[in-house]
Amino acid sequence: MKKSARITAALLAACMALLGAAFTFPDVRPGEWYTENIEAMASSGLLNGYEDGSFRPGGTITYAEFISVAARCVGADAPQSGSHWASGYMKRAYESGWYDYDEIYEADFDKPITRQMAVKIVDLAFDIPQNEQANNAYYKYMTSIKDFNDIPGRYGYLVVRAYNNGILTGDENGNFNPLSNLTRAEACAIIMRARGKGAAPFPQAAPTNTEPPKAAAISGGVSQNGKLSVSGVDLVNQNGEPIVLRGMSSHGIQWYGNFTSYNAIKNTADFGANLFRVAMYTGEGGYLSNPDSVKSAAYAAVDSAVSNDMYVILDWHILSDGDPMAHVSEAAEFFAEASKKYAGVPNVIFEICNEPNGNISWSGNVKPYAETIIPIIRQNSDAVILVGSPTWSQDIDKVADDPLSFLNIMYTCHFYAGTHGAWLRDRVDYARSKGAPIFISEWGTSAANGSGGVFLSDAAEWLDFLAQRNISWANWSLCDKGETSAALNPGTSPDGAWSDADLSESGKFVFSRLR
Ligand code: DCB
Repeated sequence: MKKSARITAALLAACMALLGAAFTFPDVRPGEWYTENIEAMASSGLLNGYEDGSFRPGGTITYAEFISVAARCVGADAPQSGSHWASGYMKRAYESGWYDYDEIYEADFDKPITRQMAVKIVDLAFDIPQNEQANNAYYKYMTSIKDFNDIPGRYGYLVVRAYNNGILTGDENGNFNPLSNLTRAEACAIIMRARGKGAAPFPQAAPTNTEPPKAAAISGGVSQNGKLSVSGVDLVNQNGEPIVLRGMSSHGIQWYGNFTSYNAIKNTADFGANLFRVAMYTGEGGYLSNPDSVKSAAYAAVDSAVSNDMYVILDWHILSDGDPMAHVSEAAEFFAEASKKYAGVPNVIFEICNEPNGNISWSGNVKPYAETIIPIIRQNSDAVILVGSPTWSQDIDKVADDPLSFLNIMYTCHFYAGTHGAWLRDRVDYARSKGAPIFISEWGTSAANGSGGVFLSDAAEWLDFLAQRNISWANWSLCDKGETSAALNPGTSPDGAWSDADLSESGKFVFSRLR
């Protein structure tokens, strides 16, 4: 592209940036490493937010999105040339030699772009200099990039060029991760840097910059109660005194991750919660489909709860994948990592399988699963572990008849007030009478499908029953979905302070019972 055209494009972008100065998204908080870059990109119309007003900085970015942003940045005109919305930009990119015919097929346009491909695009689109210095740098990066051998030859020199020009650095382990995806926030940073405007540090510097604010101690929080353990059927604090945790569960973070922001969790604590549950779906487009992005969203949510002085449940939310054994190796890998990451962090509770269901049994499926996963967690951590049971975590009677033999574990019982009544409360008492500790890691004021009702008098009966027994609970769910179990009305901002008008019928009831 001609230099004059590039200058014009830059000027245009700068003017648009001025016009759209106050460009903010509820999920892009001021002061994050990515905030400046995202706002610059959005206000110049290069990469927009979603219809619901969010930006989703942690979401992935597709080939078509990334390449059309790069093309727009360099002022490429792109007449529509095919059925895909980005076909004009893609054709232009291909013709400019930004990618080869065998690298991106049309069927891939809407898939998340790989890091190796993103680097190639920015190097070529922005004409990053391949100077003498970069040639000398090759040897340096060949040895310093830990996974350099995983980078296919056609990208190696491009990665070196990008590193050498400060467009990116490796992850905290020194890896480039050629086949991993890019978050939208990272894409903004890389592109802004490549176009010579990015002032913010690259995402991998994030750990020092994203340290969430330390919140004041909360009532019933971790600074008061410290490390938890299980004594008899009771959950107890560091002094061996019974403690009750009450709070909210997120909805699926792959859908409603914006309600696990620092502010959303803080709002929940302000309403009196000392517990937050991070529901990391495995199926339904969750962890099993996008392990890297879903996992980092889950960790970010855990970290936000920790900095709000709350206890936090990291939930392997099986649901459509009813048999926990179906993905036991993925679970093993995940809990090995998570228990290491949070070893010694007293806030964190591991829930190893949300709701087993389908044609499975406690002794044949869930118990062997627990016997596989719990020892893996125990290599790093003696945190409290929650274990589900068949029939959406209602078969606690079967569990009590055939318990696990580990310390500091509790069994989950899930109820929905419109569906599950006295018979399930009887099971809770039966299980406890046999010595099985019970934790209600999920319950709703609705019927079992998350909607219907709300059934507030049934819910009140349940909460009174639990209060009499010091049983802890997390309510489903903290989100604004149009279903009765959601605590917030549709359209509620995750980050603003919630007024009464923002709370759904369920939310008003549940929040009033948190303290
Ligand atoms: C549980 C799940 C949870 C589910 C709620 C309400 O499922 F752990 O993921 O949440 O209870 O059903 C719902 C959301 C919906 C979403 C749907 C699918 O509220 O917005 O569309 O998940 O992801 C239960 C609990 C109990 C029973 C059945 C289910 N039961 N279930 O007793 O029959 O089928 O999901």
